[in-house]
Amino acid sequence: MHRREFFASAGVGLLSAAAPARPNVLMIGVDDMNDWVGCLGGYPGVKTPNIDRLAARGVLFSNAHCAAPVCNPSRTALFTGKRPSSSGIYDNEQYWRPALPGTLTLPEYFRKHGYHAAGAGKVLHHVAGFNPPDQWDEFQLQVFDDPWYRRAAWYPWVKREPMPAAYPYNGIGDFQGEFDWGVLPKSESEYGDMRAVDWAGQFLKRTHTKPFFASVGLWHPHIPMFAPQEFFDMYPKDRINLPVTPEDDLADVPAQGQTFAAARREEFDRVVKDGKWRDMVQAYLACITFADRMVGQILDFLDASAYAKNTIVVFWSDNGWHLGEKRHVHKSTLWQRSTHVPLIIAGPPAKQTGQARSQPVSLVDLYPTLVDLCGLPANPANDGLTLRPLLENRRAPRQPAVTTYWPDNHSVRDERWRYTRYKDGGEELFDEVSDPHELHNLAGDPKLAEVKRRLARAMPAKSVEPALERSAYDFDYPTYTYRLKTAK
Ligand SMILES: [Ca+2]
Repeated sequence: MHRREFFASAGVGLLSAAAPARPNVLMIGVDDMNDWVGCLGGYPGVKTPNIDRLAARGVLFSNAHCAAPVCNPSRTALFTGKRPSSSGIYDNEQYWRPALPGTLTLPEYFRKHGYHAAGAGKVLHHVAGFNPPDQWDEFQLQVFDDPWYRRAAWYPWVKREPMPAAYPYNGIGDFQGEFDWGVLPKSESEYGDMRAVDWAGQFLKRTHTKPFFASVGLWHPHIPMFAPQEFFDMYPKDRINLPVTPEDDLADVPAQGQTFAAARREEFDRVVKDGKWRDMVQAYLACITFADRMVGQILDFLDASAYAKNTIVVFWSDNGWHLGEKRHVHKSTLWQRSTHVPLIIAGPPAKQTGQARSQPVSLVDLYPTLVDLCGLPANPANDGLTLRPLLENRRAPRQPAVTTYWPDNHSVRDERWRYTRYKDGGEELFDEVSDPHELHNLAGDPKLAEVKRRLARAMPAKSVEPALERSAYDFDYPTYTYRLKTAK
């Protein structure tokens, strides 16, 4: 009867009585937001009132992990329903479209089944070649806050602007590119992500004759961490808590883990040397709260719309972010800081709302979940499992969640443990209950061999070869076609 109410209140209206309206989907994605979110408790004092109110009216998955700990493979897994180990999309340099012919992404699958698919901002990876327009009925591309950095080959839709005299805003002079933070000389409404928020407002005001699958992607809190002054003022520097980073933090990490942690180490070392660590943490917090405000504006648009009662809302981040843990800034590691992400589902199917689920889940589960919740036929190509049992019953059992970074490096989470095995055989085992900062690698403890064996069973048996990198192709943006360079 819950269901009947839900269909009766559907906002799409005027459809024949014989064909009940399917629910709409509104996905709100953020970029590089780790668990420093109020309802996840990762940073006491962080201000995320809007994400928290969504968690209160929906289901928070408090033990959710990305399929891969960096933008393109994480988003590709979410939108294709395929893990990196079966798609071959392991990192940011691999175009998914030519590697996965015939694969239907979420918007394509929903369109095939009668939905209107629409989106704005950073949804799939943001570089040209990663977000084919033929997936969508309509799409508004990302608007960047640093157009001076967005070179034409990667961002052909961006109008170039000269480098501002104040660049870099963080005062670290010799790093060029995205690794920057600060307050831009413009108002809140002029920030690039606000164009995606505006888009959501306009979209939700329209009368839709079909159910919709809409995906809004916010860039924040991804670098460059730019936000209005108001958000920096919320986190006075003298009250910033730096992450837990013992001197010997990397001593018990196997070689491959050390290699992952060493990527872009020079940026962390420079931040520390220049006395900017607190500034960087402040900027990240400011950008989280700015993102939260934009999430709140989108939720307000939904609540004021005809679709308020018949729309499934999904809030997710594609991966986490280190702020010095394991002497690393960025992501691309297999620790909690990179893999643990916010995930909330709210709307008609959620029961026992306001109660978090602590079972491990993966972003690769979203595709089969949304297909299930909207009553579409299951897509047999999906690797993940629907979250419906957990949405309906907070005690439903669940398999461990796996995060993969490059072939044969897998990290498995259950409710207590993280077990990682790298391709060179190096292992880590952390007790997340007694050691939430993952400081004590217990993999060598013979008493825990059975824990490792059990979690290893969740690892993919095989990792397919990595797909070709984009340097292998000539990509033509106007026709959105890829030609292998070997064709010469
Ligand atoms: Ca990301």
